[in-house]
Amino acid sequence: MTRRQLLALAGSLPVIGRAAPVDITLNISEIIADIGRGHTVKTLAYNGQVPGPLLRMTEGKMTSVEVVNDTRDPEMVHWHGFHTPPEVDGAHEEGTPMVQGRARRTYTFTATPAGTRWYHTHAMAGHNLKIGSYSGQFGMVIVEPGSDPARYDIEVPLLLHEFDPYFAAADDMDVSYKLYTVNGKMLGAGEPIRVKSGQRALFRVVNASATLEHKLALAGHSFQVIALDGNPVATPRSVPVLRLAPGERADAIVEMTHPGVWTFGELDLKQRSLGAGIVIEYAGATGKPQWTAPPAFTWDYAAFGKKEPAAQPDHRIPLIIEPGKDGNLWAINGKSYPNTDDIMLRPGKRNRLVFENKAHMDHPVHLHRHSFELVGAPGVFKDVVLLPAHKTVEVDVVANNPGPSLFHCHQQFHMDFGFMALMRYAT
Ligand SMILES: [Cu+2]
Repeated sequence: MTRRQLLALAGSLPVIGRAAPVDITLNISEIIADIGRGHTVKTLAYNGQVPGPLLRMTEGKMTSVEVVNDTRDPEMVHWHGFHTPPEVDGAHEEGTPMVQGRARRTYTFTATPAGTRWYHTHAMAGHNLKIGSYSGQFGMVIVEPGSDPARYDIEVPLLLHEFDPYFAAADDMDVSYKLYTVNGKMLGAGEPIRVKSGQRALFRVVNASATLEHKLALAGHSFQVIALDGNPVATPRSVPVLRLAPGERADAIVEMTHPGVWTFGELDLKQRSLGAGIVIEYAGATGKPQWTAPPAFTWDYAAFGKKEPAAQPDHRIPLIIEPGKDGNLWAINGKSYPNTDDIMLRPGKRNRLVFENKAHMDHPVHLHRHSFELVGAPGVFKDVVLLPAHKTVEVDVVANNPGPSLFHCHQQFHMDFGFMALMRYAT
């Protein structure tokens, strides 16, 4: 029997009274990562590398991941974009047990849905910029569909992350970064992405930033966006720029029809000069990587939706986002976590969350264990959506995965200071 057959068999059997065989081991430890250009960073990481290993799972298959915590502090690995039970989702607030310091714990779950997912620590950081999503604890998971009609020649996983965070203002609220990376290296360091003329490349891009939104372009090329947050979009569309808030993903086909050496990177020159990019090199091409600014472009989720309006909801839940009181930065319906009211969903129904962002800044909000449909972009299913400042955004959640689910801003500093609530199913 091959390992694959063995895994398939294991996936079909209930696991009773003993641990499932481990498919993947993630080891959390502090490392010194060489991010290039003479810079090293001391950070927490998975398996001694940043990003953590690229994991591949098969849709519908039971998968066991053993997390070995070699640090002194409790940790938590969140399976972002998966529809898991709360006990293994990787959020302490939902009831997932922490992986205690110098201890290990196995997460066993059915890998679903297919698409570009990711995993990252769900530890709170507060004012400690060495832990939580400021650290190097992040990686991509590709959940392969049962049948994969691969309409691309190569796959290009790209994960954005910053290092050396610091408080830019005296009020200890505005986090900035000294070093920017793609796939753990500053622009120009590390190996380029090597492509051949005529290839169709599938770019899988994850914004693994703790706090920053990114706008990205590849000089001389455009992105045919086929999925957002790993879920196929109703209307694939070609765009010159990808905009990704923290936690968001985009899958885009890039036709490699413009030979040369190019920079894929942040539109912002300062961030690019601090490392926010990676070189794309065609076979046979030489010279310095070229950057040209893309045409002016406004990202709009609606471009990827269908024309028909979203279905009518069964139930509406208003959620007002505004600054908090008494030392809390943020509040949901007037209360800050842990005092926020539970968001009560009607089971089996289409629940419309109506976010009214009364704040002067954007918030990328994330819902665990569920995907939601954007009412303003029907046919676009996501798990993170950017709420623009002073705007109202509506999303529909079909309540089909019972148990507590965490809802929070994916901006680490906002999550840590009040912007979090539990969603539950009404009985
Ligand atoms: Cu926020």
